Amino acid sequence: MGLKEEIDAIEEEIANTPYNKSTEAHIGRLKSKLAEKKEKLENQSSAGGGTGYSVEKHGDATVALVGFPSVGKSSLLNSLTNAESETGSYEFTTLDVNPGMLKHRGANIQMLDVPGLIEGAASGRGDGQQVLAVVRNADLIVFVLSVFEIDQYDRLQEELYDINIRVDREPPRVTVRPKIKDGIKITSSTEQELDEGTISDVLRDQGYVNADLNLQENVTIDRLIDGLMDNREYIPSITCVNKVDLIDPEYKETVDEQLRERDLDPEEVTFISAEVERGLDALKDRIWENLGLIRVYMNKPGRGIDWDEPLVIEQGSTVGEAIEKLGGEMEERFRFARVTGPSATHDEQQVGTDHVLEDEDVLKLILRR
Ligand SMILES: Nc1nc2c(ncn2[C@@H]2O[C@H](COP(=O)(O)OP(=O)(O)OP(=O)(O)O)[C@@H](O)[C@H]2O)c(=O)[nH]1
Ligand SMILES: [Mg+2]
Repeated sequence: MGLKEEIDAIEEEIANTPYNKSTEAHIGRLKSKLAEKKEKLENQSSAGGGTGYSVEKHGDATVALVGFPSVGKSSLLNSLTNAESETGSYEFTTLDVNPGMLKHRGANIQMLDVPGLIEGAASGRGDGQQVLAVVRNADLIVFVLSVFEIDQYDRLQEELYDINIRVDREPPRVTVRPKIKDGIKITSSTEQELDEGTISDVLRDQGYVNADLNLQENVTIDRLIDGLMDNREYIPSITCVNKVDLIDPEYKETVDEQLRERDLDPEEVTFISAEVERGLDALKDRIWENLGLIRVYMNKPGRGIDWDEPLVIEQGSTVGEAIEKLGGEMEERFRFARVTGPSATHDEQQVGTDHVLEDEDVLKLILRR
């Protein structure tokens, strides 16, 4: 039996085993065996060559457009950015990843037009897996749905899950520290629904013989395995519904209902038309908001405040981190900074490197000569 068949067999057994207290340990073992086999398969296919698709990261953040063929990803990329990605009324017009740069609120946001999701992409059929792999490097996923095919959302989620992308999830609060003796010790800050035997079995299956495991959340088997693996990516997402120019206003209620069935709040979904350029400003704003970035305007000696090209950094960044991003010999020469804006108690507040900046602060660095 090949690896692929073994995986299918385990998946089938999991699907056919009812989940309850008496089967929990068994399912735990199956799931960790599955994780192990999938990892092996993944290593095999990446070792097996193939060009893969890699897109160098540029700009302040990277956003991946993910959707089925013909939903309008390339059209959207073209209307949001300077890119000219080919569009077409047939499926799979785009076959490799096209990047474009979206300039919004002073930030340069790299947008990737990922080719239409191919049936079974994640299980390594065709090139889909390699194509989808570029999504792993994104800071935000934008799901693109056609207004008539909201149900595709489910498949998109599954395909990403299968290539170890966890959408809209925080990393599990699981830490494991291998030791040289004394077996497996489990500590937990919350009550666990899995029993210790199951947890230890999963750990042993993942190769831990002696280890301290600390759990800060009530884990499921899947979350526990995710927490033990370091090849999972946790990426936030937003969803947009394209081609709204094609529907009658009354149909919107049906679409909303289909979104709600998938736990998507219609208020948080952006309705757009890439073709007639509707809803694009709202989408840009949502992209910005969900990237968790802030703008810091630099007040440069002799040149005044640069309002056009802010320094774009992660929310929660300190003055020290801003200096790091600026690079140069600024770090050694730093004496103190003056901040005006939302994070300051008063204009030109004098602060050190620990000061946490906020969106639209103005920052002046006082350096040694
Ligand atoms: N009416 C309408 N048509 C659209 C809209 N967006 C895209 N289209 C059309 O839908 C077709 C597919 O658009 P593409 O942008 O090529 O779709 P894609 O998602 O990049 O498709 P693949 O590259 O095959 O994965 C084209 O004929 C577009 O003109 C829209 O908002 N409204
Ligand atoms: Mg395309």
